[in-house]
Amino acid sequence: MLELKTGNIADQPDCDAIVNAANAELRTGGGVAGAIHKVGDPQLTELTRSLAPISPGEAVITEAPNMPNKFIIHCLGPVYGKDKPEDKLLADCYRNALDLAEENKIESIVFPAISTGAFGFPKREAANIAFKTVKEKSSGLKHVNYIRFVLFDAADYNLHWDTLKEW
Ligand code: AR6
Repeated sequence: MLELKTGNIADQPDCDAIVNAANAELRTGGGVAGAIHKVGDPQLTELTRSLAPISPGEAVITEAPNMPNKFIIHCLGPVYGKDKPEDKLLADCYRNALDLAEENKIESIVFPAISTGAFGFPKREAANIAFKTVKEKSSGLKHVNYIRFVLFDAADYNLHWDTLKEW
């Protein structure tokens, strides 16, 4: 099942895993990373220390301190116009996150719109890549049976809904 919702990625108590739109150092930042680390720190930064730095497209997994979720999957999205090819690197984030979810027997996972904030990826293009990648992976998923996209506001929700309808 695929669901779209507006909301805060750090407040998704009903899902096994949340995905962080991380920075390479796996530290706190703005946007999604800021919201997640605000709840998870200082323990979260302690957990990520030995896993950093990561490269664009890469994903790593930690526990989710101070949160009702079991795991956080940290993905480094591409910086639009800098990390190339952007479309492949963004798809790698979703692919690698879902692979980690499967390895850890995660059933439900929540994604933010990776790279579409500070990293400047055009939102419609990013949404297309996200849905295309999830669709391609879906037939091979044995544990993950629920994928949610949490969008920050109504405009982002509508854009994603319009894009999803095309899939
Ligand atoms: N919940 C859900 N979505 C959010 C939230 C939230 N709490 N906050 C922002 N968004 P971004 P990126 C939306 O910038 O582009 C950080 O500083 C936001 O509107 O969080 O991958 C890190 O430290 C946008 O659509 O991630 C990195 O340095 C989307 O989530 C860098 O930004 C992603 O925005 C990562 O940039």
